[in-house]
Amino acid sequence: MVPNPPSAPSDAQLDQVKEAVRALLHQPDYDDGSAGPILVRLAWHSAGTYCATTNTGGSNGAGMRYEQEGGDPANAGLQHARAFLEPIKKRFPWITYADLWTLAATVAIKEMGGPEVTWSGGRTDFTDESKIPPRGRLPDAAQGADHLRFIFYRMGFNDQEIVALSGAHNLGRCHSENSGFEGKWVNQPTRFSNQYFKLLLVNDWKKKKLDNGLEQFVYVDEEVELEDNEEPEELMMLPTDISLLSDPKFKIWVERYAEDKDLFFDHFSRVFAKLLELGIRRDASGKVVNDENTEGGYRS
Ligand code: HIF
Repeated sequence: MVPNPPSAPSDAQLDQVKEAVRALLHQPDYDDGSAGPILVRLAWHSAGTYCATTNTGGSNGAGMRYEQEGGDPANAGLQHARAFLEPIKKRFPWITYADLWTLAATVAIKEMGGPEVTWSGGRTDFTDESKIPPRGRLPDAAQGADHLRFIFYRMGFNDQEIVALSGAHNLGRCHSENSGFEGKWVNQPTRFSNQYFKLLLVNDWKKKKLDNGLEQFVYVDEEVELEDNEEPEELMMLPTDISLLSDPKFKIWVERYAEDKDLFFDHFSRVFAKLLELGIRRDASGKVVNDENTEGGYRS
């Protein structure tokens, strides 16, 4: 236990941080003009190392500040997200990185038109690498449904939750320099919606082998309205995304979320909140309880 943990921030203090996150989202020179998608990916990768059986990994600790986790090829590109948030950490040093990274994703989702995701603070930052989980716990996009179940069941998610989470691929894009894959899933990758599910179902996705040997699925959306001289842009899906179509238990949820945006938003907000809480144990009042996986928490 940390001798003198900080006291919990007030709502007004948290509002200041949220406002600062909102103010940095607009990044005209970065990707599709928004830091939002990569902030969502940062929060997810910070939490997605969780293993329910051993109660290791999860959103506590902000282990990506260390080479062991930050230098994991699965986390390539996330240095940009951390750099976007660094000035906020400097301005509000009382917030931990682990809280800032998770909170920022909820602000980004909301600002991009998505649902409110419930967030609670109290995460602490590891002070050395000893509690960082082993590499290899994040999903491999070149695989299929069995792999998704292996990875997400380990965290404690079910089939419906896997599909609901997957809707986050409405946001952002793949970068060959990070993952080897290339392109965006939907036409408006900074707008949160259920378009990802609609496109999965209606488009005729064709396998495409990239120069680096990786295979992804592509489609050119001819319906999209183009400005003069604008070329239609190819959209993409990862093999893991396509596996949601070939697995009947996943596909049912793809269909429901494609049809019903409100249902998707409701389920997504719950499952993303659950994701951000992985590895965090709280008492009845919501205060973080220390165990071997957490180091501090707030003083009540
Ligand atoms: Fe992603 N994801 N993700 N992902 N992801 C990428 C990008 C984003 C998987 C692979 C990739 C989730 C699950 C999975 C976001 C959010 C979430 C990239 C591209 C890959 C390869 C990285 C790059 O090249 O820069 C796999 C295999 C997953 C298991 C299904 C989550 C549900 C969809 C949990 C989730 O929330 C976001 C946002 C991005 C876009 C990042 C960007 O820089 O634009």
